Amino acid sequence: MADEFQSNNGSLDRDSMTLAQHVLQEVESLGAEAQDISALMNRVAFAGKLIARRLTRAGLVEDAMGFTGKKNVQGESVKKMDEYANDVFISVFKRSGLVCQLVSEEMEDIYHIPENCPIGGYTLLYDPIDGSSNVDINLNVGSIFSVRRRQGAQVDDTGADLLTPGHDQMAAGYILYGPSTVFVYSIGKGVHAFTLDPSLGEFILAAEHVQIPAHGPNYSANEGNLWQWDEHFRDYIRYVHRHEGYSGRYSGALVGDFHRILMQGGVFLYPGTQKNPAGKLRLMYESAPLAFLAAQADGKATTGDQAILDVQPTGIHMRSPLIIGSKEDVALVESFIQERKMEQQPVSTGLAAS
Ligand code: AHM
Ligand code: MG
Repeated sequence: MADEFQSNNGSLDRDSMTLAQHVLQEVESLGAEAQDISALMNRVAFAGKLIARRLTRAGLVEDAMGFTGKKNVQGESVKKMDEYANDVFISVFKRSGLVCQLVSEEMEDIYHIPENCPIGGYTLLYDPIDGSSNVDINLNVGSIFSVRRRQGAQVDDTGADLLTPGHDQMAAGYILYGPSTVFVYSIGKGVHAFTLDPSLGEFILAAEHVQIPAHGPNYSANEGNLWQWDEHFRDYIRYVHRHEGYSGRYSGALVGDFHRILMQGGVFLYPGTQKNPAGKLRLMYESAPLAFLAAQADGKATTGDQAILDVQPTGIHMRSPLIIGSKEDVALVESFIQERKMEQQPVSTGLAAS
């Protein structure tokens, strides 16, 4: 009986740790900013629940699958779920009083919410549906978000004040819509994962202080682009093909591929290609938020030349190459980059120029 009580008590304790409670515990204060962070995370989580609800019925409801017929700022065809999920974030944050500006993959310009500006000191940057080509085939997709503090009292309509390196993010995370819906976040105090319990409508703590293993078996890249990559990335792929212990895993949705690496270790890479030298992924609402999480989970993220979190953005929709994951696996990719760079350097004659 005592044992039964103990085990019930354990699972009840676990079920009682909701996302809202966890954020409050993390911020450890009742100050205004702490309450804002807590409210922000709850609003993002609510957006995730709305999107998850539609995704689970995508094959049954009107206007959930297929394309809208429009192109987004990146020139990519917009899917109906991209548009729906983008509108969900707008609607959820419109009446929040928290966020004065929204930046989304699906909107060319910054979306201003003037009524929130007197008190809303934050900007939310997001990719509403990442990997949206997976929607029509019922595979995993995600939403990625990044929170930045507004710089200065006045709102800069041009968005120039947002163009600072990823170190300036205050919080970041993602929602993974898979067999279950998972919410992963960090406010700079470790990375924590929650699973949506549909019967409660709550995200319940699943893993606290997640650490990326220093090395893992997974390598995740679109090898269809191999011929378009720089030689050093081909060197890396040849290496994993010729050594035991590696598994290729690529779902076409960054959130899912990153989540696997967060939990099991390995490396995700989307290098520049001949067609797109800066790669495909967007710095401010894809690469930088995931780099923030990787740094908090003892992992690493780089463009190949510099740490993702050090990159100075030149525009809100800027793209960057991304190599992210376990420290040792990212370092292995970097070692091939270094090797090729050394080969390309002119051989020194040993004579100093006078
Ligand atoms: P999206 O946000 O428009 O869906 O694009 C980003 C996605 C990532 O989730 C994924 O890693 C990558 O694009 C896949 O691209 P590709 O089809 O070139 O491999
Ligand atoms: Mg995306």
